[in-house]
Amino acid sequence: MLDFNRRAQKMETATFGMGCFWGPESQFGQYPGVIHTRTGFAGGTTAEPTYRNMGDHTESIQIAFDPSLLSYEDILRIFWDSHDAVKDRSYKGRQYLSQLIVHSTEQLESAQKVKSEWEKQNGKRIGTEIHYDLPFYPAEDRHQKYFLKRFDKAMDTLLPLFPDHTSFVYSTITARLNGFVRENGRLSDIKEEIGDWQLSEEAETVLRDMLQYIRW
Ligand code: MHO
Repeated sequence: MLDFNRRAQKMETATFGMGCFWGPESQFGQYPGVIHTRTGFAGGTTAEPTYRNMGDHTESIQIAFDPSLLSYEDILRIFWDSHDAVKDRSYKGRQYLSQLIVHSTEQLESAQKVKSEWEKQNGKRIGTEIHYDLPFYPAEDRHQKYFLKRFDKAMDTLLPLFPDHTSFVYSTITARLNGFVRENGRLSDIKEEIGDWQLSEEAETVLRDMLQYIRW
């Protein structure tokens, strides 16, 4: 099968929660430095969380990104600018907490730096829970690329491009389109960006054709 993922110089992981995970998966899917996205649960202690049985976990997303295109610090600035991390978000248990899981001491240092810059600029204290390298449990299929899946006609065109659901979820093009359907990013920008993904000639042709004839 063809590989539709943007080729990355380096790959890094970022994991965070900021409310219902459908929205941030769509938002972060639009950025050119993001290689793929997925939704899941993190930050708790209960085993094998699911949507109906989340235990003490928080709805989260995990993204793979290329730090030479989008830095971790930029991701953190977007994260804190895009949700209310100041108010008490615990009224729904821990489901919608503001939470950041850092995966290295470098990420922890960046988090402390960007957090205090944001607090100084905005004159408010951030209440985000920051944890070191806790596991991330992917959510059920129906919660992956949730908004994109509302478009049946488009899905009829997209699904046959992938050998299985996992490759559908872990792809750059579905991350971007899941952004586009919520007005996070434009189709014309995706078409332009694809030239930089370093795909095989065949994969690039298939994607460009798909973007011509896909209907919403
Ligand atoms: N129950 C809300 C949010 C879902 S989100 C996956 C809704 O249906 O919109 O928590």
